[in-house]
Amino acid sequence: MELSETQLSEHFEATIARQGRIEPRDWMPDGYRKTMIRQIAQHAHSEIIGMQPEGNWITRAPSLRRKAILLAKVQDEAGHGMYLYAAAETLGTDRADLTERLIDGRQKYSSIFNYPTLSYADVGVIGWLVDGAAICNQVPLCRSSYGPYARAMVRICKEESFHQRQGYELLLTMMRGSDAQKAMVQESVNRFWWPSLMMFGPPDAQSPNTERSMAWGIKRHTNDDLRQRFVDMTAPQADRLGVTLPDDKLRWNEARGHHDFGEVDWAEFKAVVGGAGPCNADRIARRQAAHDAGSWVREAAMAHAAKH
Ligand code: BYC
Repeated sequence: MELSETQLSEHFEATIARQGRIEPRDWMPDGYRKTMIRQIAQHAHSEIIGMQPEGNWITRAPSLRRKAILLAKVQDEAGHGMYLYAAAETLGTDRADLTERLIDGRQKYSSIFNYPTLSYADVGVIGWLVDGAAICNQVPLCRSSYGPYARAMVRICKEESFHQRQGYELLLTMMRGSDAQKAMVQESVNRFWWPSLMMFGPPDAQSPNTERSMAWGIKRHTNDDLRQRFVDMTAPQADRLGVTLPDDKLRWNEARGHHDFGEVDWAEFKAVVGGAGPCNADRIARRQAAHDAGSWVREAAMAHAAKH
């Protein structure tokens, strides 16, 4: 028996209400499909572009051990991008089309990767703060309503936890080192702290998608809630590490049971998301060049597939 659009919609809403999973074969509203494609594609692009800032240091790692760890981490990020593009394809998109949208600027990627990596301490700070923020944001996405995305996120979060620990361990080692190494860590933290807070997206009052995405069970928490969670988790880690987070308003608020912290520079966030960050043009040019250089691989794979 054919179900009417109303019945399909009721079934979808009931699945969301009982915290069930929406699967690729299921009916879903157009808006839900579009939102999922937008978020998963943006996440996939972030993983792929995110390989660049750290990849910059692979050839200059200070030891074989550090090089092996960094190589593994950057390769994991490529893997995350692949699972996520595959998850987006279950919604009827095509990876080649998504890549084109990234390169021509129609789809975004995380603002954080538009900042340069200027010292080896940045590798540790990205692991600690950037992967730390990613975990905060992504652990709840393991319960996201779209099945393929939620399942991809389980594996990604396990790997991100390893990334976060390797970053923190690198920084602990540097903080036991010379004064110059300690200063390098502090300088890096000063540059990455505020951009890490921007990863959670605009304040709730200026977030056009949060309410709808929460009603659909795509997002489980608001941007500001996750940002607060991240600050609460990170401030004691900074103390243990012996670095200062560059915010003179940061302090524990006993009454709230949370840390208070200063205002993010939202004008900077808007500029970076809009394409005017320090590395936006570089990142896209590099992605374009890698895509062009890989065309022979795609052609060979397609020719092979056509033969079999
Ligand atoms: N950067 O209504 P809102 C990682 C956009 S990397 C750029 O709050 P939403 C890793 C937003 O897309 C982390 N754009 O949106 C990899 C929206 O754009 P539209 C990647 C941003 O979607 C390698 C507009 O601003 N993680 O894991 O409800 C090494 C309004 O925002 C950003 C993910 O992508 C930003 N920071 O919430 C290490 C996680 N923030 O509508 C680590 C999955 C917002 O104009 N994504 N925008 O297209 C999410 O959880 C959500 O999409 C966001 C934004 C929290 C990011």
